Amino acid sequence: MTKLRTMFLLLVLTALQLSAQGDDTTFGVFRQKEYYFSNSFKLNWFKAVEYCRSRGMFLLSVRNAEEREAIIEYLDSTGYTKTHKSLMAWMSANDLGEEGEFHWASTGERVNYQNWSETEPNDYKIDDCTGEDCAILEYWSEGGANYNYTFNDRSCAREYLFIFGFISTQKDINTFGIFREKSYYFGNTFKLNWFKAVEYCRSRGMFLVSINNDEQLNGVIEHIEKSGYTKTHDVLHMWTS
Ligand SMILES: [Ca+2]
Ligand SMILES: [Ca+2]
Repeated sequence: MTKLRTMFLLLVLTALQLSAQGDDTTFGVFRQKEYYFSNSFKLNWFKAVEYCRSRGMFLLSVRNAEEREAIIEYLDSTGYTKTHKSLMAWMSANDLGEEGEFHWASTGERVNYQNWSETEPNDYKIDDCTGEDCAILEYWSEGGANYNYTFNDRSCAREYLFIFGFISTQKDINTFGIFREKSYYFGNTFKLNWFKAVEYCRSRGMFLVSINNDEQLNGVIEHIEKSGYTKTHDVLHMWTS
């Protein structure tokens, strides 16, 4: 059996804040946070992530009581909860990288805010193979303290509404190189599964690399060759976004 060396590259965020245009989403700014709400269409968690990223945004993170208050204010302002008895919407929280270890995919931070609905997260198994690894924000007008803008893990493949917005945090790490006007970091000494690699990058304000054309590919190749990795290793496998 071939030994695979699974490595990954990191790519720094370059200015790509695209504006959402022509979409059926509502939008508002609350407590200096911008929110968008897909109040008329549903996607599975992965497609919701792609939808947000293609607009330079991220799925919702609710990291503390203040952020919970802000999202409640926003949702009230949309009028959605006046005309609907319940709300279920994807957030960025998931335990795809390691069962039971929930992280906000948008920031890479661990989910420390204890705002789960009663008995959640329960990783409920619909069949023997898959549990629940992605989290929604849920509200039900008859639920009392439970279902009161609290969290629940659900199957990532199910389709829900979703809430998203911009993030403006950027942290520094040490070793990197700039090639063709992009900054790259290379995790050349340790390996992670894809979901954990995403968390690692996001926790540093960065992203897994995207390679959309020859120019970007050559930039990545230059960076890897400069690191000396390919001089001492015959094979390289690394994650992209
Ligand atoms: Ca789970
Ligand atoms: Ca659940």
